[in-house]
Amino acid sequence: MTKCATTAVIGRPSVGKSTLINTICESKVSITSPTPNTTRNAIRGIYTDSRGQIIFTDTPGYHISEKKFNKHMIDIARESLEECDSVLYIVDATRAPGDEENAVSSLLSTLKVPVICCINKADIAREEQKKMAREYLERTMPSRVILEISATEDHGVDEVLIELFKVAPEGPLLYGEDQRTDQDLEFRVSEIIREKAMNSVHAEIPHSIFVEISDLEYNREENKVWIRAFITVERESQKGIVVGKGGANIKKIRVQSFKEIKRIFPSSSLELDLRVRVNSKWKSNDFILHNVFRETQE
Ligand SMILES: Nc1nc2c(ncn2[C@@H]2O[C@H](COP(=O)(O)OP(=O)(O)OP(=O)(O)O)[C@@H](O)[C@H]2O)c(=O)[nH]1
Ligand SMILES: [Mg+2]
Repeated sequence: MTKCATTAVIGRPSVGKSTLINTICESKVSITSPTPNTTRNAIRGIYTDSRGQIIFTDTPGYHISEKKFNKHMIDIARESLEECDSVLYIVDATRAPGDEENAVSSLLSTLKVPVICCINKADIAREEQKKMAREYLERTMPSRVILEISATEDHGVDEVLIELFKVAPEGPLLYGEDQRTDQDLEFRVSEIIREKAMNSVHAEIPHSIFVEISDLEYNREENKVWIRAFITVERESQKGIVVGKGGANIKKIRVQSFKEIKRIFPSSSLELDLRVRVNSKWKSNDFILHNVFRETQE
């Protein structure tokens, strides 16, 4: 009998949750960046082998904030815990635990489902940092499995899968063997563009970016894909930075996005029209929250 489990991946911002899911799924399922709070939605990554299937839910980094936008992200992380069979708790060995780590560990310590703790970034952490992270987890998550891993170097990742399959319930596969994610096409494309845009700017601008696909036409007969997307920022000055001198930055975003979107449509010709616009209220406007968080409007 095969096994099938859903696993919520939880941790502070930037600990490497999305990177780990991409490494496990051997595919870019969830975008990553050095900026905290990159992931904004519950994103599914699917891993299948002869043992069965693990369906990962990537979540927004768990942090403390009173802002409406951030609270939405925290809720998404919490909700993913409600129906999962197990939890992967990721900590970053290079950062000392503080109030935020305590908030995550106390949230997880009360769970009845198995929690597997991963000390990530073992490739760059010093020995004493790894020791501190282990002591912290032994204290706050007693009798839970603790592993040391590197999501970028693919170290210790097989052990993570071994532990997850150990505790996975028996059951039929929920997705096809080759399926890596359940995201729809428009969302995948918008996320690729958001990643390239976020990684092309600094300071607070990455948090001000929202990408919306206004048109996505797939003409199967002519084998053509035509996409128009808007990169929305909150201020006119940010627009100038995203566009760049003489359009240099937006050109870079377009080239990088094109390359990655092309992998979704390898045998089609692709046209990508990228525009930048300003909407100072996109984070507070309910309509846009509906779009960003893809929630059903009441
Ligand atoms: N050296 C090293 N860097 C890593 C490792 N895992 C992730 N990173 C880097 O850490 C940064 C954050 O990674 P993400 O995967 O986006 O982190 P996240 O936990 O999904 O972050 P949020 O979505 O913002 O909560 C990126 O720059 C990654 O390349 C690792 O094992 N080793
Ligand atoms: Mg992430």
